[in-house]
Amino acid sequence: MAVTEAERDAMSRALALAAHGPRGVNPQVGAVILSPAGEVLSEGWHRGAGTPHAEVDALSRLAPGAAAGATAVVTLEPCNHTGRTGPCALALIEAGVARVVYALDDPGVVSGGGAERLRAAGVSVESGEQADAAEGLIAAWLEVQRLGRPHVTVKWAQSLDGRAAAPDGTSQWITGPAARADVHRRRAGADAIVVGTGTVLADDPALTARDGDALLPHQPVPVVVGARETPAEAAVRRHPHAPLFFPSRDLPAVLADLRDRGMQRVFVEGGPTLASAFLAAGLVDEVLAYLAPVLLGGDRLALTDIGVGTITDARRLTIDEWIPLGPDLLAVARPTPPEGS
Ligand code: AOF
Ligand code: ZN
Repeated sequence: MAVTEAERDAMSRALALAAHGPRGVNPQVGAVILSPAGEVLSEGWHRGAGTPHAEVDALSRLAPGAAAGATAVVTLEPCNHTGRTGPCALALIEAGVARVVYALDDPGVVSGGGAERLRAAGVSVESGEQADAAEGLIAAWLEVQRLGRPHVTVKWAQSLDGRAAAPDGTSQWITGPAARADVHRRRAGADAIVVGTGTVLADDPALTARDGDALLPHQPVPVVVGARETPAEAAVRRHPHAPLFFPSRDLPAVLADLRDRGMQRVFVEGGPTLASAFLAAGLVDEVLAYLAPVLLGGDRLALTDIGVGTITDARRLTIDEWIPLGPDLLAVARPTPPEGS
């Protein structure tokens, strides 16, 4: 049966409700329950892992039996598994819901399959309604499900001859104010900002996202990777979020930990050793290379060993954008997938 106007309106409302929920381990999901005549009976949304799913939240606002014959309009396919909470498909069936309209399939291997279960119970099911908007809302969460880890951006600033610092280690500032402001804006779009202990000791970065001296509204959580101690007076310890410290060099384990904390986008800010380790491990989805028209010479390269021994092993990148920033140039790039993939 085609999607009705009332159902379409309810989906728009469900999308707005979903956005009230937090970004985190679970997706943002909204739900609206409609009477057989198309009137709104109740609304709900998911408030984060461990709390009721959107459908159950909406059903919980109804008197027993009130959802008999009703239509549930949901932004994600109702789940089919018992995770932190029970399966929504079953909750809808037990409440007597006759029809379900949802936007996006649940990509979870365990949680997916709710549509089939609903159909098997005789519920009429429609999918794909306003799927693009639903996808836009939880794009970062979907990306984490696809990658099996958070999305990783690696950023560095380099001289035109590929150096990240002068021979004595000084590096402030290689790029100009426009490039540095661009970095701050992009930092603010990340959930975590990762540096190695070498960078903490050498540069003492604050790792905040700023506009001039003002803190931007969203601050990524600072993450320090490496065995060396971060000094008590380090600027990162004064960040609005308490830093996370990982003495391990096991980057997949670090990313798994960040994912478990609900982090979806990770910004790696150096230095060269850590950036190279992420690249060598094949854990980079986006490269931001800020090129400054300056020459430094010496051996403080922007990258060290990334596992390339010979030219046929070179890591090819595909450029998404070249962005001029004052006298500097930003390359926004991503690893070119191997041929045939
Ligand atoms: C729904 N409705 O509102 C949400 C769903 O471990 P749990 O119980 O928290 O389940 C988490 C999974 O359930 C999550 O990874 C995603 O596949 C789905 N999220 N499903 O039916 C909701 N938030
Ligand atoms: Zn569910």
